[in-house]
Amino acid sequence: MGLFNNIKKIFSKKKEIEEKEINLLEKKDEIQDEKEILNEDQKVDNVIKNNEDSKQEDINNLSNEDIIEEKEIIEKYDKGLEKSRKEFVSNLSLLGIKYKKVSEEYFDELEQTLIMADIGVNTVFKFMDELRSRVKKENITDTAYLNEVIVDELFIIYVNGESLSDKIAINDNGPTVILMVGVNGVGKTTTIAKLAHKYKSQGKKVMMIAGDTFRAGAVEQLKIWADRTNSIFYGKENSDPAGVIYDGLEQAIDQKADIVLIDTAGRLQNKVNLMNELEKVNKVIAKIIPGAPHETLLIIDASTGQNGILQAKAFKEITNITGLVLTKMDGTAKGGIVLAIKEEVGLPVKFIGLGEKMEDLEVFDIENYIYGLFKDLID
Ligand SMILES: Nc1nc2c(ncn2[C@@H]2O[C@H](COP(=O)(O)OP(=O)(O)OP(=O)(O)O)[C@@H](O)[C@H]2O)c(=O)[nH]1
Ligand SMILES: [Mg+2]
Repeated sequence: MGLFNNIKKIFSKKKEIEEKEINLLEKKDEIQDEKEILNEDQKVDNVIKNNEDSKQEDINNLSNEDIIEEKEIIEKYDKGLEKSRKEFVSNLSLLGIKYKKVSEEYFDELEQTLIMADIGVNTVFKFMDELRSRVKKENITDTAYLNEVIVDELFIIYVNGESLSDKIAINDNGPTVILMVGVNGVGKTTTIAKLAHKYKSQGKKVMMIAGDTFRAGAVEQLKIWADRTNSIFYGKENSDPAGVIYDGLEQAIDQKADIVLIDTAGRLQNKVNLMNELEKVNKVIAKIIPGAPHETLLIIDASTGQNGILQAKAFKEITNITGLVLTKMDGTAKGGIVLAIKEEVGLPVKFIGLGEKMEDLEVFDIENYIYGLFKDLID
């Protein structure tokens, strides 16, 4: 039955992690309560001491950092996908109430719901074909049963076909150069700040280069983020971006930066201009650091839906995009765009932005995504 069992496994694994953490916290509270009661009785000092030692050991064993970290990530996905989940799950539930039995009308409305969730028309058509044939083959008549099959089929869309790497290509022989591109206001600069924060917390030396030299305030905006994240900064207003990037990269080598994040302007709407500009920038980068940029990340605002898909297609034609960052997932109910991008553009989503703060960026993980989107739908 497709990947049905995989879905079940993912959901039970995630639930287990959530429950483990709750147990951990409850146990800690219990221990704290016990300690407080014991503390009141001065005569049992020794008992307290022994008890504390053994309880501390308990806590140490329980404080499994991995569980807590995984839990935190699941929570971020949860929160960031809340809008999409609410809309999608409530629409599907309403559909289930309206139609108890599978019918043509049910399929039509389901198709509409999926398109509204920005899964992408072609992706939805393909999905509907699969779903219809599965319904027939497995003789499904109850819509209540279909929810799990729907999630299963959506998961298949993402994981099927070529597997796209979501890893960042790290350069072992010098700075890893990450070039950020994308149209106006999608979140390029903010994503640089978030990536800087992420790499800094891994102990890496991070540098930012302000390749957006035209928009008033763009250089200053990046500088503020560099200060906040304690990153090295290079930028010069009103200069040629390629020139700034050239000088910046020389400094990155001098200062032995591990990660170099390059901001670019999003205002070049003209395709030919943009292509020429990026070509020039790429040449300069490769001249200073052969093999660079190691990643060219296209930033897409998830709330722009199909427009975002068009941007991805256009950028893919003019430069070598190695991955996508989908920002503002927290502000949209159209989280289905992840599936459409995979299916219609064939580029891997490497990170997702789940809020405005520098902590609000997560490595994209399809399991956390599917769980965040559908957890209210499946027991
Ligand atoms: N809610 C939310 N807001 C975000 C996210 N990422 C970016 N933003 C907001 O989007 C707005 C634009 O972000 P910028 O980083 O300045 O976008 P940009 O692509 O650099 O814009 P230009 O330099 O003008 O092309 C800011 O207000 C950010 O706080 C996100 O993941 N969630
Ligand atoms: Mg910017």
